[in-house]
Amino acid sequence: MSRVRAVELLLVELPLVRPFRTSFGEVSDKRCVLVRVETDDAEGWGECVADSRPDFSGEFNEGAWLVLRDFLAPWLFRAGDVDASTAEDAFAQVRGNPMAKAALLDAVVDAELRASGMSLASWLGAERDRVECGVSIGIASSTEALLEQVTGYLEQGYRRIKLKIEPGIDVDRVRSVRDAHPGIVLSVDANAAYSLTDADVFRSMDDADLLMIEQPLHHEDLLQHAELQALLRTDLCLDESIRSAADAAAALALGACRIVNIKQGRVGGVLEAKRIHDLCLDRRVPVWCGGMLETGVGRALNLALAALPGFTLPGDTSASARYFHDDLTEPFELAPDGTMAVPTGPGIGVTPRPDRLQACVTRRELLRQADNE
Ligand code: NPG
Repeated sequence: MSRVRAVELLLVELPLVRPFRTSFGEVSDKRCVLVRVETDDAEGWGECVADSRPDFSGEFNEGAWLVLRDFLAPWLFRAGDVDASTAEDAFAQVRGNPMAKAALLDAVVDAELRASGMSLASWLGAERDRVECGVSIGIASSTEALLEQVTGYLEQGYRRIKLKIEPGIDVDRVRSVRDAHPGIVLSVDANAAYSLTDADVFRSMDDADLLMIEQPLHHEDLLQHAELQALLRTDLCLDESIRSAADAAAALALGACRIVNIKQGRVGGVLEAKRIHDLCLDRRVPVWCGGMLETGVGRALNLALAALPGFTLPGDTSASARYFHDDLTEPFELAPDGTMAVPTGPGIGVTPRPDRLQACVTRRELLRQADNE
């Protein structure tokens, strides 16, 4: 337990190595809020996985900034001595906003662990020192361009290829990739772009031997996902629909999916992510670690989580070079066997490099406990 003396919010901007297109739009730059906390004993870092627009979820950078500045940080200052669990309790007074909460809560956890010298992976109960990595490929301009990217990533060692799809750019693309690479582990992600009337699209993917179809339908519609799952051989996986362990329990009870994508940044931080993991492990439901194009800060958190025993499928935990020419932290690298090392240092095990912060921070605001007394 220690007091949080200061919270610093930093808006960072880094160009992506290639634009990333999903069914809801295209991004060329990574823009996100980083959180740095100072406690009596240590410093800690967290990353908010929201982006500039409320498209993936209702959260976005400017909104997250205000929630952090005007509600979450002041509550933390008022809470006095905190640890991960009391900080999470303090945040329960704010409804929703799991991405903003995750950033600050993870920073508190990081500071606590740095002070005690323990790694996040050990603290969470990780059982592996390396994790299997996949890669998520945005909607490409043509099938040829897609096949070229797939080949390139397979050559680097990635163990699972995920294709973004949208209505009209789906079945044919999947078939082309499957024909070119009959043996690979392949999945698709629709980011909620379809409705139940499109069931035939997914039925016609049933013979493509996909590992899963991720978030085909509206993010609030578990019942329709259950109806679709009943029509398919292929397993459905939910991402946007799962904002908490309660959502995961409901989705599984309804038969809305058979696999769960866990993004700690989407569900309010590592504690809730661990609860979803435990629930799924208990029900023998496979989980895997999703990604939100994180910088090295969020990537370190994801890798620690992905090392837990229930994470049995390769994650969207790709190497820094898949996203950025120059990450904020020392780069995360993929081994030729398609695995990545889990950080072992205290806390998340990495810290943003001062020169990279200098280059990438476009706005910062330091909030002090004294200003809130
Ligand atoms: O490798 O981090 C990554 C990207 C994985 O596809 C990925 N993320 O819907 O899961 C998603 C998607 C995403 C990324 C969504 C950024 C929104 C923003």
